[in-house]
Amino acid sequence: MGGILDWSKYGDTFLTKDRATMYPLTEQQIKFYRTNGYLQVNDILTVDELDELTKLTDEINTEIEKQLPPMEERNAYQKVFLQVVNVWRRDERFQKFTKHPILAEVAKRLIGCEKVRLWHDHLMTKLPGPGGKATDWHQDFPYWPMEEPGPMSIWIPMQDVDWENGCMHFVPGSHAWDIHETILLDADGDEKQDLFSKVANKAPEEIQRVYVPLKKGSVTYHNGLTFHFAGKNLSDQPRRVLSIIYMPDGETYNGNPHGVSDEAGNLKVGEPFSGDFFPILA
Ligand SMILES: O=C(O)CCC(=O)C(=O)O
Repeated sequence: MGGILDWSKYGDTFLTKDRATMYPLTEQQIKFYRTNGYLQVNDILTVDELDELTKLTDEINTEIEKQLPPMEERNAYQKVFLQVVNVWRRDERFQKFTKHPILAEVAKRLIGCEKVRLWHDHLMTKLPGPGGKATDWHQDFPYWPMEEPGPMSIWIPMQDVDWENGCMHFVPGSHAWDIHETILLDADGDEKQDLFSKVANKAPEEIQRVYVPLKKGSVTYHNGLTFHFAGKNLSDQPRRVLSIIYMPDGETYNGNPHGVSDEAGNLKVGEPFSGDFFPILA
């Protein structure tokens, strides 16, 4: 496992290495990302690719569901949110998505680094039904055991997304603000924390928030420091998403606990991430 995928194995019906440079990202898009901390990129994947990803996701979700306690014993979060971290390691059929060269190439150009590595992927399925839960406003970077800001995520919905089924919302420009403490994402009621109340010199109601509906095949990229939120799934269908997190090659491990780096082992505090667990993708 690990390393750059041998694309020839998938034949010319899927991706070839040549397609890696084909997404026509413009200078204007790069500037938008660097100014606002997020970017919508349209039609970067095909409907066929997403249909295949959906099928694989449903298979994994069926397995995950079997390992969870019965519905009445699940906590509020487990009832509405199925999450699989590092699905590319669990099932190699996901590798062509997680290591997709076009997606990684765009990430590399947006970050502006020479090479990007994978930090981890995760599947996030928000189930429909009562008790739905939003993913509260947060920054990603404070959860990661990393020293230098710059890492970022792609958010790939497998169906159209809009306000109703839980599309992403962002605060433009917030990646240039402070790095805040992590907030409890599965908190409810009195335990809920409000990221906006931590922002110095700005009243929460004055902070601009945008939401980004997407057609199937389109994605968003966001900087690890950008404030973001995803709504409840109020539709009657699951909202399936694959997210892939990229870091510039050279990113330093700071030793904070995290499931992915703890599992990887062999990382030294103050040294760059490396090895098969964190392959170079572009
Ligand atoms: O899809 C969601 O509900 C949350 C996504 C998110 O917070 C992320 O990808 O960083």
